[in-house]
Amino acid sequence: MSLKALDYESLNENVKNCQYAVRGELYLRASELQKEGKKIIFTNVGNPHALGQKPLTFPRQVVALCQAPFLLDNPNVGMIFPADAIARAKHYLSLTSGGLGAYSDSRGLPGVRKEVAEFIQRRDGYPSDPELIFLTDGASKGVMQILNCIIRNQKDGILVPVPQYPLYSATISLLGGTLVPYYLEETDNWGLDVNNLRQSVAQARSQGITVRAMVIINPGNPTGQCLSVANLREILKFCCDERLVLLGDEVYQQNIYQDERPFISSKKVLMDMGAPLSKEVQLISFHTVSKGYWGECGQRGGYFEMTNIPPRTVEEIYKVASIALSPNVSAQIFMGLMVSPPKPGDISYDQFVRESKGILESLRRRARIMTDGFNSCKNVVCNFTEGAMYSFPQIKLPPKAIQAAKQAGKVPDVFYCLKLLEATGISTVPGSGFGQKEGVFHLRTTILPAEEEMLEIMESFKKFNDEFMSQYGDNFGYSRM
Ligand code: DCS
Repeated sequence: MSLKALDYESLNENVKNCQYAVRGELYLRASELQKEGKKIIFTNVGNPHALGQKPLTFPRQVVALCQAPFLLDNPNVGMIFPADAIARAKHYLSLTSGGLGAYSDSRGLPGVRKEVAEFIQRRDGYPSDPELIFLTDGASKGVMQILNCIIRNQKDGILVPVPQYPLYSATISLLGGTLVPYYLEETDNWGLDVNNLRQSVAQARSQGITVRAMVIINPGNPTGQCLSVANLREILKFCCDERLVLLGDEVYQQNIYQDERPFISSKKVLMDMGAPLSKEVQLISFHTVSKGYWGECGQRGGYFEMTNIPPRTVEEIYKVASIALSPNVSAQIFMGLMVSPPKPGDISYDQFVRESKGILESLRRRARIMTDGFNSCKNVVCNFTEGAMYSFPQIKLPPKAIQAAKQAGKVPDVFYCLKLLEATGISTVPGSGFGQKEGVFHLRTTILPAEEEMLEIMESFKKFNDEFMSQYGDNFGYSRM
């Protein structure tokens, strides 16, 4: 009997080959344990509200009024909502054609795209054109749309950092393209060496791959590094020389925990470099409401901005976006609010600043507690989380542990993370889910658990790790770079 299209054996092989570790084996086991009643600390996903972060008040007030516009007609509305939230809700409703229940243009509401362009212009000091900004359901959808336009067949290669966030590896496999890895240097704070890029491209070309685009994640996930201006200039020059589209994933641009390297956008660096580069390098930059101090992951709001993309291509991308009709309209309003928050003098300004500063300062302290905690553990080394939301310690596994993992049919870091989960309830993602050098092992955890629980979590990690290392340890041949 012939197979039906959705029988497992006959599924699209690209779907079967695609891996997404952030919700992989560890997550599934953690969910099972939770069902059995065990307390699980879900540090596998950068999902701040799931770990107790409270939403910022002002944006929720505005969106609540947009969702329930009849409240605006209630004579008591001013007793519950501040005047600036009411004014903003009216403003956003006036930008829609039929409120939040109506589809918008497939690129997003023109009025919100204009607010995004104004934000980019204020941030970078260069003009930004709303016609070249598309609003999306989270940054993920934008990344998928753009990769879909770039990848034609399996000979098309995309340069992706390793370690990387598996949205990239998964989407490239789904679309049947080829991931061309370039390795970040752990001993150099996860820095990016352009010589590694050149080698990766040369090697891919020798295998008949046409390298078409390069992804950077800045600040990095899972690695947490912030790229310097000098590094960004080298990358842009490289993309220009090699005629690569640069995909700048900048979703963590508000999440910076050191002062030496503030966030600087790829667009600004490109424009600062002047012609001919500023007119030649094709750049797509991505942003989201899921990260920053907003952490509104469930709202699914994002945008991408296109630089030096020919008008006929923009039309094609518009056509592709049109197939899904419209991005979420409430999410577009979150995006509008993120790029134009309350200003000094507005009624809600002080509260907004207090809430957002409170979250960011606490994240900065948590980044430090985690790095210090990991570095105080036996056979664990960890770079400081300069930005983003993750800690990515290297675990130097003893040969006996690697042997035991083999016997259990597990990759060594999966073995370690499963034991950690069973012993402590801490749910992490093994480094192998992000890619890492051969024979080197990591785990990724978010820095998002509540600050008051952080010390306890790190103590419980340390106790587990001590026991693990004494169970499997000897003094010879630990895994290491
Ligand atoms: N880009 C990077 C680098 C990310 O880390 C994420 C989400 C996204 C894009 C997509 O975000 P949205 O689609 O929500 O806008 N990070 C995932 C992670 O590693 N943990 O949580 C989600």
